[in-house]
Amino acid sequence: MAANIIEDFTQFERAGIQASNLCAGSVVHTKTFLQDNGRKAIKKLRVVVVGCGLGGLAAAYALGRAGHHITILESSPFIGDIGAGIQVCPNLSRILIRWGLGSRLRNDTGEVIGMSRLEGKLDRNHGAPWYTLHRADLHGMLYSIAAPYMNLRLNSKVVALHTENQDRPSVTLHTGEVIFADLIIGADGINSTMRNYVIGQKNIPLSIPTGDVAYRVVLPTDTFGDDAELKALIEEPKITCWIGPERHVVGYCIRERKEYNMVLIKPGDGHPYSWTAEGDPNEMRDGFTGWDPCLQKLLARANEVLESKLLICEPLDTWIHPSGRVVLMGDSCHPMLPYRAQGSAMAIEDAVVLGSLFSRITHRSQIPHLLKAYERLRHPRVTATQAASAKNRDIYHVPYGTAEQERRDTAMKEAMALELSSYEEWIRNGQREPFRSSSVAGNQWADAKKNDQQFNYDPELAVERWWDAEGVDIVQSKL
Ligand SMILES: Cc1cc2nc3c(=O)[nH]c(=O)nc-3n(C[C@H](O)[C@H](O)[C@H](O)COP(=O)(O)OP(=O)(O)OC[C@H]3O[C@@H](n4cnc5c(N)ncnc54)[C@H](O)[C@@H]3O)c2cc1C
Ligand SMILES: *[C@@H]1O[C@H](CO)[C@@H](O)[C@H](O)[C@H]1NC(C)=O
Ligand SMILES: *[C@@H]1O[C@H](CO)[C@@H](O)[C@H](O)[C@H]1NC(C)=O
Ligand SMILES: *[C@H]1O[C@H](CO)[C@@H](O)[C@H](O)[C@H]1NC(C)=O
Repeated sequence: MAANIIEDFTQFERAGIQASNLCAGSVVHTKTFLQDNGRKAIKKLRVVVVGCGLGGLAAAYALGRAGHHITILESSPFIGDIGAGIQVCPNLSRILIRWGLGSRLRNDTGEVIGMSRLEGKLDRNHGAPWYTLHRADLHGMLYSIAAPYMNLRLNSKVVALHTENQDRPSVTLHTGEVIFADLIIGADGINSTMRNYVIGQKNIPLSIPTGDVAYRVVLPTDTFGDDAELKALIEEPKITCWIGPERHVVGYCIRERKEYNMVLIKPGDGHPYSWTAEGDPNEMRDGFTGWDPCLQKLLARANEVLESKLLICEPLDTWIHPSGRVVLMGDSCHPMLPYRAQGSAMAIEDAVVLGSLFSRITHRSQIPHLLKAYERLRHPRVTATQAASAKNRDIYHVPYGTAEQERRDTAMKEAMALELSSYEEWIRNGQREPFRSSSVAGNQWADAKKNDQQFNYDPELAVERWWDAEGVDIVQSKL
C-alpha cells in the first residue's frame, strides 16, 4: 500500500494539473493549480504580515507568488525547533503537494498514516494522503518556499495598528518604528494583538475556557528498547487514540519514526495562550492512572511536557477592520480545539484564498471588496470546522458506564466494521466506495459525508467559483 501511495503522489506532482483526478470517482477538480498557473496581480501591493507562524508563512508565499511585496514582522528573535507534532490532513497535504512540498513531506519528515481505516481510502477519496510531522518541520518547509518572496524581520513585535490614513494603514513595533502598507494581515496566532485592534480593544472573546488542559509529549523512540507493545505502536504508520471519560490521548510517529508524539487532554487549567510553557509530568500521569498499560509505559518515559490551556471563542462577527485594509487569518480569528486536527489546515487554507483573490487585483480600491470575499468564502467553513472539533470533544469524553458510552462504543465498532468492509471492497474493485452518509454517530472520522466536506474542499476552487459568479463584476466595476 505504502508503495502505491508513493507512486501515486510522484505522479500527482508531475501531472500537476488535475491532481484530484487520480482518485477514481472522487470529486473531479479540473481547474486546480491556479496559483501554479502563475497569475501575477496587475496592481502590486505592499503587504505587511504580522506573525511568522504557519499561516503567516503560507500567506507570504501565496501573496508573494502573486507578485506582491511582502514583509513579515515576527516578535520572536529566532525561528526555532519549538512545538510538537501536527497532523496534515488530506485537505492540507493537497495544498502542500501543489506547492511542491510533496517529496519533502514524504521522505524528509512526514509519516504517512496507513491505519487500516485511513490507508488508501483517504488517499483515494480525498485525493491526498494524511501525514503526521513535527510543527517545526512543517514550518521549515513553508519557510523554504516563502523565503524568496518575503522580507522577514525577526525581533519585531507589533504593538499597535493605525488606520487614521485609510489608504496607508501602519503598524508600530515595540521599538517605536512605524511601518506602512497597502494591506496588513494579522497572522499573529491565538494571543493576537491585531485582533484587539480589528474587533475593538475592549472585546476579547477568547475567554471561554473549555475546562481542559492539553499536554504535548515527544518521546525518542529509541527509548522503547525491546518492548514489543511499544514497538507495535511504531512499526506501522498509524494514529492511536485512547479515549475515556473526560479525557483522551492521541499518539503518532513523527520524524521517520524516531520520535513518538502524544497529545493528552484532560480537565484542568494550564497556561493560557502559550505553546511553549512547561507542565508537570507527574500531574499529567496522575490524570491517566489505571489506563491501558501500554499508555502508562509511554507516560513513564516522559521527562518533559508542554502544557496549555485549551481556549475557544465564539465565531467573530468579522475578521476585517472597518478601514477595509486590515484583516485577520488563522488562530488570531478562529482558534480551533485540537480534536479534529484542523488548526494548521484552516490557517493555510486562509492563505490560499487570500493569495488567489489578490492575484486578481487591478486597483487598490478593490482591497476591501476582496477582503469581504475572503471572509465570505472562509467564515462558514471555518465556523463549521470549529463546531465539528468541539463535537469530537463530546463524543470522546462521555462518562463511563452510561447509556451514552454504550451508544458511542457500539457506534464506533459499527463504524469500524463498515470502514473495514468498504476498504476491502475498495481494494477488490480498485474504486471509491459509493458515497454514503453514515448513520453512525460515534465516529466522525468514519462519516463519509463529513470527511467529504472536510477533506474535499479546495480553497482555490472556491475562489474560482466566486470569481466566475460575482468577482469579475465587482472588481471591474471598481476600476
Ligand atoms: C511556537 C509554537 C508552537 C506550536 N506548536 C503546536 C503544536 O505542537 N501542535 C499544534 O497543533 N499546534 C501548535 N501551534 C499552533 C499552530 O501553529 C496553529 O494552531 C496553527 O498553525 C495556526 O497558525 P497561525 O499562523 O494562525 O498561528 P501561529 O502558528 O501560532 O503563529 C503566530 C505567530 O505570530 C507571532 N506573533 C504573535 N504576536 C505577535 C506580535 N504582536 N508581533 C509579531 N509577531 C507576533 C508568534 O510568535 C507566532 O510566530 C504552535 C504555535 C506556535 C507559535
Ligand atoms: C529525499 O530523499 C533523497 C534520498 O535520501 C534525497 O536525495 C532527496 O534530496 C530528498 N528530497 C527532498 C526534497 O528532501
Ligand atoms: C499575550 O500577549 C500579551 C500582549 O503582547 C503579552 O503581554 C502576554 O505575555 C502574552 N501571553 C503569552 C502567554 O504569551
Ligand atoms: C480540510 O479539512 C477541513 C476540516 O474539515 C475542511 O473544512 C476543509 O474543507 C478541508 N480542506 C480541503 C482542501 O479539503
